[in-house]
Amino acid sequence: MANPLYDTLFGAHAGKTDPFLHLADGSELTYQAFLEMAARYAHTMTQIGLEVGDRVAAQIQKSPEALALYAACAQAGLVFLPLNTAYTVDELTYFIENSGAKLVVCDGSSEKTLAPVAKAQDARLETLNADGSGSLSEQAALMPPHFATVDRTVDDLAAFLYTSGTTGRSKGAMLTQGNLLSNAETLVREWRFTADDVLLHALPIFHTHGLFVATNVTLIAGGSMIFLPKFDIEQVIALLPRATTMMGVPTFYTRLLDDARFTKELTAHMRLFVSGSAPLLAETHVQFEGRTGHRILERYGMTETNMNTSNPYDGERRAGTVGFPLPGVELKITTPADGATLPDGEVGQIEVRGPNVFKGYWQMPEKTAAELRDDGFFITGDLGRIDADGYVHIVGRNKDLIISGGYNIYPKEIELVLDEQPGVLESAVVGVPHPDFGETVLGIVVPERGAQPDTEAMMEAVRQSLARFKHPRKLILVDELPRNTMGKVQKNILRDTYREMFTG
Ligand code: MCA
Ligand code: AMP
Repeated sequence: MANPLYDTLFGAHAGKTDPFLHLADGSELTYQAFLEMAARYAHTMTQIGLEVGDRVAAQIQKSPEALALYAACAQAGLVFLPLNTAYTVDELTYFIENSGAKLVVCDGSSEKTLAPVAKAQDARLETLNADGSGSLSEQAALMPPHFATVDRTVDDLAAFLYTSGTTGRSKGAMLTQGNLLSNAETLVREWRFTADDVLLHALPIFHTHGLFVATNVTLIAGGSMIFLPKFDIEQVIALLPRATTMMGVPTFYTRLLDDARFTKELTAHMRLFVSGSAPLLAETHVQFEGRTGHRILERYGMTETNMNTSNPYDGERRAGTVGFPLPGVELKITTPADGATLPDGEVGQIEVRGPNVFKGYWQMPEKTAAELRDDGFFITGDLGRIDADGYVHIVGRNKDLIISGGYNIYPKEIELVLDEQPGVLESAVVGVPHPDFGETVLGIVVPERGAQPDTEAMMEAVRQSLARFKHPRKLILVDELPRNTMGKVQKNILRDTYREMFTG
């Protein structure tokens, strides 16, 4: 019997004393030490009473221990549910309740606030701090360093990642072992990762990009990562000479380009720079090549699908495109009205099918049915076209979504909070260009007749319920919102009106 995800990513490295993680303080963690750490967490969770298939919700800082918790879940057959460290208690309450998590792991600083949330759900609460300390680690320290890996198949669930929706209600995307494994194996081949690679890892590990792309790819290749707590330009520039590859969101690359120390010499030894999670402006691609001689390899993915397309490693990496469908991934462009396939060159919605496509949304059959067709094609909500050479271009979104610094923000969530505030008749939240984050959040509010709502009080309400990265950078009061003849708010007009608010 076997556990495909654990065996391939982790078990394959048993006994290996090569470094897996190079940490910011100069220390290293070998594969063997990492696996032992994971085994101790697997024992701890089993001893707590968790059973195969139970969800483990974790809102913890990036650390080797946090990554070991992911490995431990795979080894013990538990479903890993990582959560953005920026989420508020309101947001976390929903995720914990909705997932039915049996164990909540949080930073010591959130223990008091989350205790009642966990209790209400009959879930166990344990702490794991950025330095690796905490109640979970205290118990783990007493456990043996080997754990009998639980049998699983590729169809079993490995992780839940929550993704917001246009209704404002987040959906738990159920990812199987096979989803994660097949995609990472493809990327290792496509991007030529080997055991010699050292990936500079400055992404968060609670989303697909940092966890399933960067980490899984490194693990399968048997390489190592310079594992930084966050994107800190000083650290990145200081440690780049030790890396061979880097993955990032476009903000990483624009920030590097803004720094005079980021030169051709600094990057001469690098093998590969990958970008994704948000559109990389063609001008950034061109500027990057001009500065360093490297062409950033842009790829396109989603929480529900992992990676769908990639520019080629060997062929032309074309600026402003996301390359070709990955081997095993089918991609078509269809009409939103009836799903009919459009010929190449025409713009329509992007649909994908393949072993990478998730199993559905947790306990939301109607939402799953609306986005995942019976024949296995997933409607991404992105608009695109395929050019004459087969490159996929993303030209827009058929969903009301803002991407700020690589984080997804669904306007509806913010509008729901603003609309509830005293004196507010209605609101519209749109994304407008931002020099650092690509896009940022702008709130446009219509007061009730004669009312003069307090924008500071509105912002306070937003702060209470939503993560910092979702907060509008500005609130604007207007008399009315532009509407079409059907009465629908014309967000495109608002976006145009305020498009230079942060760049002009
Ligand atoms: C931080 N802040 C943000 C963001 N990040 N606000 C808007 N958008 C953001 N992305 C807040 C901070 O809390 C802070 O608030 C203020 O903005 C300025 O923070 P700053 O120090 O400049 O930010 P930072 O800490 O340097 O973070 C920026 C970042 C980070 C490095 C771009 O957001 C990041 O690592 N992004 C990567 C996201 C990611 O991994 N996405 C992948 C999703 P205050 O005003 O209080 O100071 S997976 C995905 O999308 C799919 C599957 C895919 O294809 O990969
Ligand atoms: P998420 O919900 O976090 O998985 O974000 C997925 C969305 O990010 C996709 O549906 C796209 O809209 C966007 N995205 C990811 N990679 C790219 C890219 N390279 N170019 C443009 N948009 C992207």
